[in-house]
Amino acid sequence: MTKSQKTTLFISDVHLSPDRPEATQRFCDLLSRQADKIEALYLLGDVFDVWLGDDLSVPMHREAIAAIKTLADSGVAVYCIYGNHDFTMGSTFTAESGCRLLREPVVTSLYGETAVLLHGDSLCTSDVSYQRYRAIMRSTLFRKWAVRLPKSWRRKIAEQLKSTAGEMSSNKPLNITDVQEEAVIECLLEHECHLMIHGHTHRANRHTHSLPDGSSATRIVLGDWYGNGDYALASTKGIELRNDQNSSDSKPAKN
Ligand SMILES: [Mn+2]
Repeated sequence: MTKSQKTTLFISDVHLSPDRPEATQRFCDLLSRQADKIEALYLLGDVFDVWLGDDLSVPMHREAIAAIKTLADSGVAVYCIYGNHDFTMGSTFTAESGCRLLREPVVTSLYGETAVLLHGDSLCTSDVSYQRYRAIMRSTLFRKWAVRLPKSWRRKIAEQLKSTAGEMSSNKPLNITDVQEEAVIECLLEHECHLMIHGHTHRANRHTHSLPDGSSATRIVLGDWYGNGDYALASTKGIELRNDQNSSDSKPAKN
């Protein structure tokens, strides 16, 4: 396959962390394998398990960021949206990685089809306590305040958030932490799309939804990188969900 054949790569929920160097390695390997085949890469949130501000997290993720930059420098357009674990990336990150940060939902033309791209947590509308928490954490005011805190405070807060997020999702039934059909339909209608791509739930799948006008829409859910490295490739032929086999890493997944 050559670049002229046009393919776009989608990845989310890698949850890169210094604790899991094998995931970083698989992520870098995938980017280098795909480099001459893709024209664009979308990172749809939670690529990093925690982002403590550019001053702390850019050095922590130097290898992955360098791999993204190599891809960007080779002519691949690289876009990134925030997830619920990484939402304070700033200008140092964009300069070092060559990524363009986009605000979700991203509506874009994908090989003749209009697609809406998002992390996915905003669609989990049955999880009321999470949505309340999200509204505070994702506000511009909170993010500006958070990255100015002393480094030691930010490290402590991150540890706290990780355990709270784990407890919040592990104590809830699966249907509560999954996306809600009504929220999906509403988003598709609002953006006049028949294609949605998101991550967050770690439940890789392809879903079909019926819209009120009788047409149908496709929703692609990207998986995580705790087991295999899950990703999707879009081209004029459609969208294919794939995963990298041979993973030895099997930590329980938390969205
Ligand atoms: Mn998430």
